[in-house]
This record gives sequence, structure tokens and C-alpha cells, in this order.
Amino acid sequence: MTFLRSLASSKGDLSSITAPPFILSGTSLVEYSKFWAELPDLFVAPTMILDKEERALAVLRWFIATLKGQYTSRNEALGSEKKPLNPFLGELFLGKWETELEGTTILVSEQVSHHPPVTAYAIYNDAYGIELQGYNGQKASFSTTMLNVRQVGHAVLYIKKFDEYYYISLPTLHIEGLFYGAPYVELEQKTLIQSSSGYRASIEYSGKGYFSGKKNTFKAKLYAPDESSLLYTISGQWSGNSTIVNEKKESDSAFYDATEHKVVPLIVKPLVQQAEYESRRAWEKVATAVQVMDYDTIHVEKSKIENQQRELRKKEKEEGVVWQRRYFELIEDEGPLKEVAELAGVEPDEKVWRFNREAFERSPDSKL
Ligand code: HCR
Repeated sequence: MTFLRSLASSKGDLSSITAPPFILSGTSLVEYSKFWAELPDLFVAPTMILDKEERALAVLRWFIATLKGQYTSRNEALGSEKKPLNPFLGELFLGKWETELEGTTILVSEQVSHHPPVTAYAIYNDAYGIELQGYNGQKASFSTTMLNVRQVGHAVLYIKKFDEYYYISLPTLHIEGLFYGAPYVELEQKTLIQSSSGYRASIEYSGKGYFSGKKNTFKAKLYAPDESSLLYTISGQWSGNSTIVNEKKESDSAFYDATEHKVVPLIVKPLVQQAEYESRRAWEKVATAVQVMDYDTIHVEKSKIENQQRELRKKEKEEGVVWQRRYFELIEDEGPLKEVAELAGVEPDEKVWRFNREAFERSPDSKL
């Protein structure tokens, strides 16, 4: 009951929720950016497709494939959704995927704002010339039995060879199972993937009972640049099987099987080699305490980090300085991304977080 009351009074700020110990996770939210590229083969696949329409379809397949990791991986590994640790300002999560065919894919994820919490990230594979950038925050509200979470921000995929951008909006989600102490995520509403080539995908989500009796269902439609022509309809479960219908040929075939695809683990430097502001090193003691359910230590160690941060902010205020973000900058977006957002019919954000790759590569942090 204390937990449910805390949810009801969270006033949109998920970091203020006091979760019962068995729902706590030892993983910081800054790590969640990794879910975008745990399938490096699907991440780079669009770069090898010459046909624009087929390429837009490959981007859609990759996106659908990321959902299982993003929204069900805690349930699968830990039995229920968990409350992640609130990243501190400047917290970094770095890593790489090394695969035989795709080579190296790099991840840089940074907590660029604490209040409200915002994580910015960049993921790139130079061998294939593909890069994903984005930022993410959450706004929550509580309704009788559910916690509703609206995601703020967007992601942008860039394919160098074709000088092509894809603007990706983020789905709204809600958390069910709270009364039973077994929370899980269900997606709702829509995601839009708008390409600078004009192709557009719209993905509609639903839980049990709307499209079918199954959980995690979706229906995606891919449109040609001329909005009226629907090319493909894909439907099924994002955490399971989906089928594609070619609307012109009126034929259907398998689209994606999430149960078949194995994620590639991210390689993260050993803790001793990490800087003190790197996520796993900074939260090491809390994470160990969460694992052994030592609640006093969780509280003591979390408070140490929070107090240190409070001191830092106080000092900055006294000195009249602002915290310098490490590898991301808040800029006015006047470039091609703004155009793609306009093509998508979404109001572009006035300022967007963008990766400063040069700054990252100049730093010892880039030695992964
Ligand atoms: C809502 C959530 C924190 C935010 C998580 C996000 C939206 C973060 C960005 C990722 O790209 C996608 C993503 C996936 C997660 O499913 C989502 C989390 C699910 C639960 C967590 C809440 C803060 C936890 C609240 C405490 C309970 C009730 C478990």
C-alpha cells in the first residue's frame, strides 16, 4: 500500500517513487540505451539494401526487434519489471558489441539531466556507416490500477551511404500487475518512423484483447512517400511472431520471430578500468547490496551518491557555473533532422541533445 501511495503521489516524476525492495534493480536507467542495438545484424542490415522501400522495411524490422529487449528483458531475466536506479548527472554507460560479421558497434550513453531525468545516447558502427542518436525522458501518471508512462524525446537513425535519416518517435507505455507485486510493461498508442526518403511507418500497439487475445501485439503499416499508398501491413506480437502482408500482391509471409533471435551481449570494461562516473563502477556497492537484498546498505550507499550530487549542485550554484555535459550538447536543430520531423508532421523539439563525437574521441573514455 505504501508503494501504491508513493506511485499515486509521484506527480509525473518516476525517480521519486519509493519501490518495495523486491522491485528494486541494481541497474541504472542510463544502461537502457543498450537495448537499441543488442541485435547488431539487424541494426546494420538497412545499410546493405539499395532499394528505398526494402530499406525502410529493414529499418522497421530492426525497430520491432528492439522492443523485446527494451520492454520485457527484466521480466524474462528477473521475473518482473524492476525499478532502475536513478542516474546522476554526468553518469556514463559505455560499451561495444564485437561480432564477426558486423565488426564493432559502439554505445555512449550519458545522463544529461537529473531533474527532469533525461538520458542521451549515440550508437554507431563505422564499418557499415550507421548511427543512432537519441534522448529519452519519462512523464508518469497513476490511474487506479496502472502506472502510465509517456516517453519524451526521440531517436534518429542515419545511414551514411544513402545520406538518409529516420526520425523515430517513442511509444507510450503502462505498467500493469502492480497490485500483485509483479509489474510488467505493455505498450500503447503509436510509434512513427519517418524516413527522409519519404517512406513512413506507423506502428500501433495494444495489449491483450484489442487486436487479438495476446499480449504485446502490434499492427504496423508502411506507406510509400505518397501517403495514400499502403505498401505493407505487419501484425503480430513484438515479443513473439509477426507476419507481413504485401498489400499490392495480397500475399503474406513471416516478418520476424523475436523468440528465435539471440541478443549479443554488450562488452563493458572491467570495473577497475572504469572511471568513477561510469555507471557500473559508481553503483557497484548498491548493485551488490540489491543482489543480496541488504536493504540497509542499499539505503546507505544510495544516500552517499545522492548527497555527493547535492553537494556538487550546491557548489556549482555558489560558483555560478553549470555542469558541463561530457559528450552531448543541447542545440537548436536546424538541420535535416528538423526537416524529417516536419515530414512526419510532428512538432520538432526547439532544442535537441546531440552527440559530440569529437569530444568523445579526444577523451580516454573512448578506449573501450
Ligand atoms: C518506466 C521504466 C523506466 C523507463 C524505461 C524506458 C522507457 C527507458 C528508455 C528505454 O529505451 C525504454 C524503457 C524501457 C522500460 O521498460 C522503462 C521502464 C519500465 C519500468 C520503469 C519504471 C521507472 C519503474 C517503476 C517502478 C515499478 C512499478 C516497477
